[in-house]
Amino acid sequence: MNTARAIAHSNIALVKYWGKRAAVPGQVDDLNLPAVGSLSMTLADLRTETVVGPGDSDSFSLNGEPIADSMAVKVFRHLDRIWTATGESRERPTCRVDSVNHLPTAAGLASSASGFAALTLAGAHALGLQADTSALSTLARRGSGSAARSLWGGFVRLDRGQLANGSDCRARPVFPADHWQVRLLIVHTTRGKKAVGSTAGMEESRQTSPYYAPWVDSSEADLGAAEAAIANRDLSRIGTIMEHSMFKMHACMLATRPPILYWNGVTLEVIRALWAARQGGLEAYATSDAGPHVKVLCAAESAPEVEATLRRVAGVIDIQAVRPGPDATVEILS
Ligand code: 2P0
Repeated sequence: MNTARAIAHSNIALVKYWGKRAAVPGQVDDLNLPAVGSLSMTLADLRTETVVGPGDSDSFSLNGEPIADSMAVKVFRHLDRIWTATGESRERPTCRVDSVNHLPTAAGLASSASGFAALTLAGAHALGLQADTSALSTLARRGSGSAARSLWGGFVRLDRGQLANGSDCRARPVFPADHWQVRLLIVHTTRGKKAVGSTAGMEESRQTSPYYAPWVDSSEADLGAAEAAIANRDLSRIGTIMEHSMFKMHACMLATRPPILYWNGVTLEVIRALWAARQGGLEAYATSDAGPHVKVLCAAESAPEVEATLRRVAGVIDIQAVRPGPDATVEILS
């Protein structure tokens, strides 16, 4: 087996993914098929770097710390999927996996997206899986839905597909990183980890939220409209669609029993400040994920003014202005 190092960048969905569809209704399975399609922007700077190579036993470290909890179990299960895809009948060789997150882990900043994309790419090259990027993206999705989008830079669409076996659920790049000079401002409103993991939260929403079906039914139209808006570099159009997608997703979460509330007070103050600035002519639009941070899309030239405006909101801890990021990359080290 080889030692391979991959770098994958995180992504933020402009049209959101929340919910899974099952091959057998009611049963969440290993295919991890999304109930809705999604469309994301890959982020420069925020990335995971993962090295996979031979080890005396399976081991996983994150940011230099040995990890032996459920996260490690997910990592090794994912290596098993990659190994199965090679068609080898032998047992998978034991692996050493070392990951470094250049972003906060599990705080609604899509660490599982860059993490599983990097693991898939490094693992495939280490274990000798011959597969194109589309097939690797499909494998990455089985580790984490949002990871399917992190194989490519720029703007990426993941279609839900219709087939029970999931073969038509595929991600593809729709526009490259240099298509549009936009920035996503990541407005940090807290430190620390989120309370409810996305996987569990989605399943609770599917089972109990009366808004789940309308959320699923209405999201396909947002996807096509969002792709057209990005094609035309139409900020007010994509902004309107992304805020609508985000609020529908959070409405579905809030109507879950018990409610799933990822926001804090500062989240709302940031959104209100953004809307007030917009009324004053500063064009910028909000989204937020399974965490309390706000991500704000604006033109590159307005980013300094938007950032200065939002830094004045009490409770904002930090703001990072991020460009559209590159494709994931991999190299064989030995
Ligand atoms: C997204 N999120 O589209 C949405 C918006 C969170 C809110 O993708 O269960 O970690 O591993 O497939 O990919 C987070 O969900 O979930 C996510 P799993 P994942 O970015």
